Parts: sequence; C-alpha cells; structure tokens
Amino acid sequence: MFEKTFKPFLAQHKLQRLRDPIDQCVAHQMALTREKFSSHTIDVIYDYELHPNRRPKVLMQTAAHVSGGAYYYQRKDVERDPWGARKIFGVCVHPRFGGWFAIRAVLVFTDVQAPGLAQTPPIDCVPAREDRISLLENFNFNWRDGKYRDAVAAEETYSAEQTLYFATPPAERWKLLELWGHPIPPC
Ligand code: B12
Repeated sequence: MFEKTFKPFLAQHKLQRLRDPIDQCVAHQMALTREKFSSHTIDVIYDYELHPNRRPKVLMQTAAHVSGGAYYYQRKDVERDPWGARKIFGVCVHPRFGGWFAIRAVLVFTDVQAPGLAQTPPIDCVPAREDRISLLENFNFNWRDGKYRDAVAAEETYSAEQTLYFATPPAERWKLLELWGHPIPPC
C-alpha cells in the first residue's frame, strides 16, 4: 500500500492541506475501483465515518470477518478468559499479512442480490487459546510496539519508512512528507 500506492499518489496528485493524505489516497483508489464497476451502484463507506450519534458507520473488523477477509478475534473467542472486568478490544489477523494492514473502506454493491452465494469463512490462523490471549493482550496493552502484528509470520510487513510514517503523530506527518520531497500544500 505505502510504496506501491501512497508514494506514487503523492508524486502524481496535488494534496489538500486540510485532509489526511492517506485518506485522500484511499478515496482516490476507491474512485478508481468504482470506475472499474461502473455498471453497478456502489456505496463506499470509510473506516472513519460516523453517524450523528458518533457511532461508526461500519464496523470494519466485523466486515472483514464476515466477508472472509481476516479473522476477527474477540474476547469471546477465548474460553475462560483471564481479564475479569477489563475492557478488551478485538483484533483482526490476516493469514498472509498478520496484523500488517488497516481496513480502510467497505464497498457495498447495493444493486447486487446473490441469495445463493456461499459465505467464505475467514481463515482461523490463531487457533490456540494461549496464542489468542497473547494476541489480544498485545493489541490492547502494548499496541504501540506492534507485536500483535506478528501473531502469524507475515509474508510482508511495513517498510521502515511506512512504520515511521504511522508512528508519527498525524499533525507532524506533513513535515515528514516534505522531508521526502513532497511540498506541503498551502492552507
Ligand atoms: C473506535 C475505535 C477505536 C477506539 C475504541 C476501540 C474499540 N474497538 O471500540 C480506540 C481509540 C481505543 C482505538 C484504538 C486502537 N485502534 Co481502533 N478503531 C476504532 C474504530 C473507528 C471503531 C471501532 C468500534 O467502535 N467498535 C465498536 C465495538 C462495539 O465493536 P465490537 O467490539 O467489534 O463489537 C461488535 C462485534 O462484536 C459484533 N459481533 C457480535 N457478535 C459477533 C460475532 C462475530 C463472528 C463477528 C465477526 C462480529 C460479532 O457486534 C458488536 C457490535 O454490536 C475502528 C474502525 C471501524 N470503523 O471499525 C478502528 C480499528 C478497530 N482500530 C484499529 C487499530 C489498529 C487501533 C489501534 C492499534 C491504534 C491504531 N489506529 O493504530 C488502537 C488499539 C487498541 C488499543 N489498545 O487502544 C484497527 C484494527 C485493525 C485490526 N487488525 O483489527 C481498526 C479496524 C481501524 C482500521 N482502519 O483498520 N480504536
């Protein structure tokens, strides 16, 4: 995503100052995807979109799980869980990319009805109870160190540049982009 899509996008497009650069890039990709399926009506919903009551429009992890993309490990997937009254957020793991991804958008083909479509179950790549406990603890209590991303040996991980970019607070990412040769657009 970062090297093959985001960096070329930066080189080829004028960015808007008031919008997150990754969001601009994802929106562009979704527009291209829509063009590919121009005979269909597609609703695109982004991970950051909220209803007026502040609830997310789409629960991306549930969507990833039910579409067969990435297994969503929740507290209820651990028998006799050890966390008592603590709040534990769930996490998706992909069989090839581990936790090295984000789930940015959902496309709903509103004109397609497929009653006979067989559901593809996601691959359960963290089947053992102890491993699920470590995964959920890493995601909840130590997510900054990124260990939860290596719950399965990933085929490919983020590059050093991408890791640095996402570890940088959003307001300071513009400076990083400037350092990499992309001028900061005026406000
Ligand atoms: C709000 C939010 C947060 C909040 C609260 C977290 C939470 N889960 O509530 C905070 C700020 C704490 C947070 C933090 C982080 N977040 Co966050 N966050 C979100 C966001 C925007 C919405 C999540 C939400 O509100 N869930 C509501 C709760 C109630 O949903 P739920 O627990 O899944 O419950 C539902 C399911 O159980 C479902 N359900 C019921 N039964 C069943 C049965 C099955 C089989 C299934 C599948 C579902 C299901 O019904 C329930 C709702 O009724 C999502 C993006 C999105 N739009 O989804 C990202 C998201 C979950 N975050 C993400 C990440 C990576 C993080 C951070 C690591 C920070 C970061 N951005 O790098 C940290 C890690 C957590 C931590 N230790 O703090 C990723 C997770 C990727 C992954 N691999 O799973 C997401 C998906 C963003 C993305 N675009 O990729 N986050």
